[in-house]
Amino acid sequence: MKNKKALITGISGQDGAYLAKFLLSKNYIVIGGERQNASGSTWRLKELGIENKVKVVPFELLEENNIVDVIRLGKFDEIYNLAAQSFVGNSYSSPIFTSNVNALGVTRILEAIRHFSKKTRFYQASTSEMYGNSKSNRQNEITSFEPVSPYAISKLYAHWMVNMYRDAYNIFCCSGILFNHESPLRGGEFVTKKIIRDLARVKYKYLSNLSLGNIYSKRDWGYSEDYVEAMWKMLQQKKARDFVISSGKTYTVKDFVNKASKYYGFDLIWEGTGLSEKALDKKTKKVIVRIDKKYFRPTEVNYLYGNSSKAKKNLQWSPKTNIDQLIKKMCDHEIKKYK
Ligand code: NAP
Ligand code: G4F
Repeated sequence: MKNKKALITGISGQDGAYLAKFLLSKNYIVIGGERQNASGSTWRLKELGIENKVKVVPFELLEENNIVDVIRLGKFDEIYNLAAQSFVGNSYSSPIFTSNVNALGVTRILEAIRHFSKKTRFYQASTSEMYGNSKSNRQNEITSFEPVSPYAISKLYAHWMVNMYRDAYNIFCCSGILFNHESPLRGGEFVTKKIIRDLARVKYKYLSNLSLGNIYSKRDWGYSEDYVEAMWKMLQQKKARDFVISSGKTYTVKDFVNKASKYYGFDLIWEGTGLSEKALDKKTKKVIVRIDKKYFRPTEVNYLYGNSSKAKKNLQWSPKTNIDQLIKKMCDHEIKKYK
């Protein structure tokens, strides 16, 4: 049988690297789209030992002609659009850029598929951030969206566009509504990686303490390598449908700090409230964690807690890695840098 050919946009990102590894294990020909001013290049592919197995092509979500050329000439069986301005925090200072990349960028891809590659199956990286401050106790595919950040609003635009192209043009396109997922390859701007990286710096005396913003928001954190398999499963179905992918557990940022601190050997005692709250190590009395108002957002998603029953039933997908195993993977990876 002929090998399938897939394009992964955002190949230099966390999920791009793990998805490439997964598709290669299924004998796909993997083409990675990378924007030309890419900062991170392909270090994640190198970490996974697959940099020579993926052909990287220029791919810029802002550039319509570039997208059309790649899709028209590529004749891909599947396209996974993982490229995005993905940091919620930055979307407040760059709302126009974020919308252009995350919202219009997806329309550019959908138009290229519609005109030049109608048989290509398309996966869009939607997000639990779209639920915003929905009142639901656990969010699933029928929970209403109440986005509160420019990032979430841009992603919701793309989400509805994918639905529209599916209905109007009979294109196989769907979205995975993925809850937060992390890994040793997570970008340092996201809170889990920041916590794991900075606590290691404190442990090895390169930093005096870790500074955070809102430690009371709750997130449903899973492991990226588990989640990319669900993306692939969505494109193997008979019918294109959207799925929620989550760990089914929710923890505060503070819980995550406590768990990671314990793994590194700190025994934290918390004291104070609001901006004066801090955590000290019981043995040394040294301040390990501080609160800094510069890390608070103008609006916040307070609570995310997903329900992936539909994925379990229809995709036979369940998460394999719990939060403690995830933290262990991330901390061990960080500690290696100091040994
Ligand atoms: P990530 O590590 O931030 O990767 C994003 C990728 O998009 C990077 O390769 C980045 O390139 C690329 N990119 C940014 N702007 C671009 C542009 N204008 N044109 C082309 N490429 C561009 O994100 P991730 O964690 O792997 O997430 C993958 C996708 O899933 C994103 O769409 C994200 O919004 C979504 N998502 C993530 C999560 C999560 O918890 N990780 C949850 C739900 C949804 P550079 O390396 O040059 O910056
Ligand atoms: O790690 P975060 O920046 O992730 P956030 O905002 O939940 O977004 C991530 O998950 C989404 C899925 O729900 C993705 F769509 C998105 O692309 C991204 O991958 O922040 C998590 C929480 C927030 O409540 C934030 O306010 O941590 C809080 N936080 C507290 N202190 C902090 C910090 N976040 C960051 N990044 N840095 C801090 O110092």
